Amino acid sequence: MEREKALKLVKEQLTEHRYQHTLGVMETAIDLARRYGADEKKAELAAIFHDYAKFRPKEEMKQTIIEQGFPQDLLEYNAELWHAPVGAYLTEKEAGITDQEILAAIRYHTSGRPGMSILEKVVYLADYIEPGRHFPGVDEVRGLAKESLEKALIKSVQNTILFLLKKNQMVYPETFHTYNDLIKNQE
Ligand code: DGI
Ligand code: FE
Ligand code: FE
Ligand code: FE
Repeated sequence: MEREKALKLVKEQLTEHRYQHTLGVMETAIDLARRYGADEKKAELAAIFHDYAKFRPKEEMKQTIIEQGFPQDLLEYNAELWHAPVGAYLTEKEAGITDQEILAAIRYHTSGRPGMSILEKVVYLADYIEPGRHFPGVDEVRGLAKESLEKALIKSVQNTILFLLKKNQMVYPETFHTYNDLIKNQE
């Protein structure tokens, strides 16, 4: 699918603010894909659709998770996690994108997973460091992203976990599994 068509489909689903975030993730993901050897076109499309389901009603996302047999434990954790797997599902169903690498990058962009592909890592990281993001520690991760995909990813997962702990929020186990896997495999 061409960029313009994909952006048009996504724009209808998002607020202007979230659309601008999506454009930032797209540019950043293409940069990271070029730097770290992921498919640039797949990175572009995964980034464009990564938050496609962000504003679907919670009840609809919950039904999709139940009906499609997605991990049911998602329902016991923050609803913020739901738009990632539901977004992958709707990107296939409504936008007709069937590439499994693209869909996986969308599905795992919030929690990550053990054994992430380079494309999945690129989209996760681009979501974290796109130019519109302004939170403590983001500049450090931007710096790391210039030298090491792994190091930048570890720092962004660590920051996300710490952020949730400080807010007294539950952490989805898959987020911990992602962290452990990255630490285990670091050089
Ligand atoms: O959709 P975005 O805001 O661009 O970013 P995202 O999809 O990476 O994360 C969405 C939200 O989910 C963000 O506020 C952090 C939160 N989140 C990420 N991992 C976990 C989590 N929330 C919980 N409860 N547990 C997690 O493991
Ligand atoms: Fe998201
Ligand atoms: Fe993220
Ligand atoms: Fe996002």
